[in-house]
Amino acid sequence: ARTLLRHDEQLREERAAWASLPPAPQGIAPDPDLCCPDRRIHDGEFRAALPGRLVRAEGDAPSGIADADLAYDSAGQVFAMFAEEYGRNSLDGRGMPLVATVQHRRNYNNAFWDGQQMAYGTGDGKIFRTFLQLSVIAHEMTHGVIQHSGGLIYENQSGALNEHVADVFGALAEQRVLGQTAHQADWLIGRGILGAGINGVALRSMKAPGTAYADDLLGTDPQPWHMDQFNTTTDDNGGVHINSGIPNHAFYLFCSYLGGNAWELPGRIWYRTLQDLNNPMASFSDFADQTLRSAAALAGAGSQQALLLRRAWKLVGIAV
Ligand code: ASN
Ligand code: ZN
Repeated sequence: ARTLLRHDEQLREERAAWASLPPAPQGIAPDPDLCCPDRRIHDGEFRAALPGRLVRAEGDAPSGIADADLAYDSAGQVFAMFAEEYGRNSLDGRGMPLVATVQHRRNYNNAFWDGQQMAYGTGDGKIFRTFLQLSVIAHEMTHGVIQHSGGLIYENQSGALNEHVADVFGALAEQRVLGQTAHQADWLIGRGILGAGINGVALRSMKAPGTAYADDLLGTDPQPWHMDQFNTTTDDNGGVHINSGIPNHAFYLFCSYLGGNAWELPGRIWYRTLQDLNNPMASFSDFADQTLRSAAALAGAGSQQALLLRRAWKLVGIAV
């Protein structure tokens, strides 16, 4: 708890600097034109230029490029989750095209959202074997949703929340396609994308942060699951991919307490929280408080669900 307080003081100063920002868009109204995705998948041809060569546009037959066809199918599944579960029309809520590039650069060990599109490396074949995996694809696309929902500044606690929300909808998109309840799901992000020689199962684990891999080449999964292990590094934009383990585990706990399909009530609570937060510098406790407001609105103020949500945040050391 001491770590949290110290960090909140630091954040208060940073937040003052952002106080002059224009208000973030919130509570996007349902789009009457909500219908279908507009996918545009490009082949990067192992070069750095984006977006590369268009190989499959919406409605086109399969390209024959395995990564491009995986990106196309998965983008459709992620679009469908946001549309059918949360009433959102694409990443911006207004039907923007889903632009992606596969085979980005050579031996590139990452995937990303660049503010306008997704890009996926092939991996170098040693550390990573692919990035075309549904939870990873949904993670990158969710960065676009976050950007168009008022945003979460990509450093320190707000940055870890940005990573957390991307992991939440990354996991939910996969669970929804596989038809898995919270208790059936593995809660891994990037299952099977590590190279064959790497000792690990995935990039991250929401169920057991810190246990996804332990390898001489890749190192050990650095994620904590409790505020006592909050990492104050300046690397990784202030540990955005590290400290996200803490809210990730709270989400996992909440979904496990409830049982059932996590993309239903838990997903709706997190989606509404992202829409209503209106604070790109939010701390973990700001975000947790907002999830409780969302839970009160969606399940009732004194509901068992709201009580279990409070319990989940407390268990990872976040005061609510
Ligand atoms: N794959 C990473 C992510 O989406 C890329 C990055 O560090 N921004 O978080
Ligand atoms: Zn990310």
